[in-house]
Amino acid sequence: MADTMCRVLLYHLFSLFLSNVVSHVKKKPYLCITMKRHFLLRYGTLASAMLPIVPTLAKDKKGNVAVDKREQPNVIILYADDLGYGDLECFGATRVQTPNVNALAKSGIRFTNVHAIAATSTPSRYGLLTGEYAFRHAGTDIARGNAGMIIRPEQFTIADAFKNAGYATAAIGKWHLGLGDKDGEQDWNAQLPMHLGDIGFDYHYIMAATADRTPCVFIEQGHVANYDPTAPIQVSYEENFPGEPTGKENPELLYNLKASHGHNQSIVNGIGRIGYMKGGGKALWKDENIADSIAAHALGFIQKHQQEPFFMYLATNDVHVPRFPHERFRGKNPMGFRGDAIAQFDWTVGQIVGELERLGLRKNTLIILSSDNGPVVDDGYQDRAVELLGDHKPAGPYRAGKYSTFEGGTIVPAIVSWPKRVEAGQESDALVSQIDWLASLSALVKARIPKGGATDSQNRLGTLLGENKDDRPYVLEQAANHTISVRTRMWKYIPPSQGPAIISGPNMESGYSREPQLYNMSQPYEQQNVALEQPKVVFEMQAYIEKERAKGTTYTSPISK
Ligand code: NG6
Ligand code: CA
Repeated sequence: MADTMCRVLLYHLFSLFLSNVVSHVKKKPYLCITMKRHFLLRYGTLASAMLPIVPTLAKDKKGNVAVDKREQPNVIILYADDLGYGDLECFGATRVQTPNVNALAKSGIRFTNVHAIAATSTPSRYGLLTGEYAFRHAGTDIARGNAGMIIRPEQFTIADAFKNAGYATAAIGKWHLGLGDKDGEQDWNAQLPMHLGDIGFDYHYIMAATADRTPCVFIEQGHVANYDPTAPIQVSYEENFPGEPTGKENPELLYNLKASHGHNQSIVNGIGRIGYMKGGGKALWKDENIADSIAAHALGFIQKHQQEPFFMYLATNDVHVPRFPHERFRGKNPMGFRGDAIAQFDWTVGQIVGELERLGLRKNTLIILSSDNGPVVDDGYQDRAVELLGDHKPAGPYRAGKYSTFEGGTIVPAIVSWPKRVEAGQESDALVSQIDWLASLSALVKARIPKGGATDSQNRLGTLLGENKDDRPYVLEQAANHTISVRTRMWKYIPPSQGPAIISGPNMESGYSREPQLYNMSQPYEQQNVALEQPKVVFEMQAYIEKERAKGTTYTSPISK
């Protein structure tokens, strides 16, 4: 009898211990490791007496419980290019199917108010990777393919954060933040003297800039992948190399895609590019295989590091121009190449998720899917995107898109999925800026941000993991002409700026105006400027911008020349 009583008591104590752990972990999942430590301290003796298999956690020199590496989630930022708020089925698209992204959204949180840091790639990515607004750092406009490294080795990056926390780190896909130590002086036939290995990435397999810019080769670990010694590479953004055809002079050679504007310099794979190049031979990419190459290298990295925590910045080429997807994605939607590129992006997502599942890593992998800026339909090639758009709304209910100060420039789709910690089927309309992902993820993996690093990034991990829906007090949005707008949940303020109302070429409404603009965001499509009726709000919004600008710049001298 006494024996039975004793067992019942032990059973109750043990269930109490378990339910405490479970409820705490549910409330603050990312604190799991700390809580584990807390509970082991509180109930450790009892639990270990009853359960000889409770793991004993190693301690470091200071006596802190060391984090069990296997508890650390893998983290993947799956970053699309120019993918708009309305481009995915799970964000309202009906003319293209995105089953893999839909499933990812269902498995976690669909975020409806996430903002990229800028309306073009280079400044947006700069902010995401450094946690610092691009306006603080010279040379962060849309980079040429031969720009020197824009993020300098002394800067703290998101990759450093993960590396310091013991992760294997990689950048795969589109880069667009410069390579080598100086602008225009790279020797593409040798090891580059400065590359992603200098800013925290253990591994990289990247396109130097964008698919529409030379050099049209992948760079792996600081040198050209599949380098072809019979075809030495030269790159210039100043002048052509004698005897090399260009889109302007030899339009008959543009057998894959013709330009609608720009893109008339070197020709690679029957497509005109920005910038000149010579050589490359077997190393030159074929646009139709880019998604396959990126996915293959991403899967390779996952496989190689399946036994240890890893961080992968996986930046797809899709859906940037030139849109020239693999044949197997063509013709399955009515929107032509732009729709096919969205389908190809979806396929990439499916590849990653599938591989994680196959390796048993899916549950403890945190995937953040988003885009670097808003959408554009005609970005310089005759791919019939405008003609075939139909009633598809690339920016969803928002006005304009890429380059613009209007919301369509920076509001982007975003999904967070981490089956082990984040409950499935959630939605969050919290106001979020990608600038905060560095500090939030650093907090998750307990990486300390050094003084002076990532100064604009705030730890908002709770929002990212769906524990709360706290808005960032305000979000800054940088347009192509450097206008910094500010957004709160309720308001959007666009300061006066110079520039055309329509950006010709992409035929995009810029939102630039000599008048201050204030919009009430309860109507997502910015239409009714209420700046004159709401001077107090205007003043308040201006003060946010002033406050941020007053924090100054961190890097003012150009990299070279
Ligand atoms: C523009 C290009 C556009 C695209 C963009 C950068 C022309 C006419 N247009 O200058 O095609 O490359 O730069 O896009 O050249 S981003 O998404 O990488 O910022
Ligand atoms: Ca982009």
